Amino acid sequence: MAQFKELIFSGMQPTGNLHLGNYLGAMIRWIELQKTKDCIYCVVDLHAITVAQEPALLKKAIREVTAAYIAAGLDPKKSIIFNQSQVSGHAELAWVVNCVARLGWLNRMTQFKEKAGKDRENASVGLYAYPDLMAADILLYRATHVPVGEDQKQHLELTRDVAQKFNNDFAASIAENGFGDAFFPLPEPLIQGPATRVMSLRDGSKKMSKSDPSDYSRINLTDDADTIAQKVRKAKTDPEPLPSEVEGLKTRPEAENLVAIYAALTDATAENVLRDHGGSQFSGFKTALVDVAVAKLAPIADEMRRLMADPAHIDAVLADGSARARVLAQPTIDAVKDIVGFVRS
Ligand code: AQP
Repeated sequence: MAQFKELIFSGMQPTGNLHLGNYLGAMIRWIELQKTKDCIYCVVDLHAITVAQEPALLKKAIREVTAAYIAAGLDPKKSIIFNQSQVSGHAELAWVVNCVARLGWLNRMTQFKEKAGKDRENASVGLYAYPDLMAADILLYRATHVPVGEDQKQHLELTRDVAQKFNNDFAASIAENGFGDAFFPLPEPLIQGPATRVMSLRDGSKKMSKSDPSDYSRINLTDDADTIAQKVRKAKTDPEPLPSEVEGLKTRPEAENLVAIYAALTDATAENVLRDHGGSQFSGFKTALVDVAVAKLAPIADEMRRLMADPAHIDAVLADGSARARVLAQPTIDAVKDIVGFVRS
């Protein structure tokens, strides 16, 4: 099997404020990986328009997500930070992926079912084909590792299926064009840490999400200390004190969620957290949780506000990142055209 250079790729949608789920599920890992690996972090604006967006708000959200990346600790000099629409290879490769992926594969995608809901006939074609665009995002850079939250596992499996099928379908042409026995790597999901699926603060059975109508369901990265405190205090819990063993969280989704959040914010495990807080009432545990959440998140919110006051700087970061991403994307697009059999002029 061909050898591929290790490369990290991931992205977030500018569909509103980033929240604690995005931060703990993915971004914390991105920051860690950046220390030792080559990383590309994208603001996936093409994905955002799979549901209706107000143009002026979309522009603001793209800059805000970029500001969040930088404020949380991503370094635009080291990692490539850019917005997807500025590198045309994403849309170009997505078309080829559309022609490789099978309808049956997309029909199994649970995120589409959840997002389209009962009004499936009225959902955009883009929302349905979203996983193909995501596969193209990753394969465009022939990325080998993709740090994401648990909810993206199925889309990553589809990406691997697309890569495998492309490698098989075009095996002869891949070899003829000098790429050996495989053109695309099969990218590996990196779903790691104590909070790979952060749940809503109002309902422990629902994922924390930007699109939840209740702002009390999530902690936004832009929330100030008072708002964080209010949201944590109002978070749904049950009447029992915290258990001393992880086993005791099994049937208590809200308690399990708050313990996982605490663990992720303090770089600990749920076992450690329960060793310190087992037997506590929620009132006391929530006070401790507010302290760690504010200590971690308030500086990010402050830095985001500072960065958002200078949109020209954010645009310059995106322009620089887009130029660097284009340089990496173009050889893949050229090679895919050769492999598929297009005449390049
Ligand atoms: N609740 C979560 N827990 C852990 N990880 C999460 N992620 C999202 N929500 C959670 C991870 O964050 C990354 C970026 O996600 P996204 O912005 O592309 O979109 P999403 O997964 O659809 O996030 P939302 O908040 O639910 O957005 P809306 O409401 O617009 O659909 C991904 O790595 C994701 O796993």
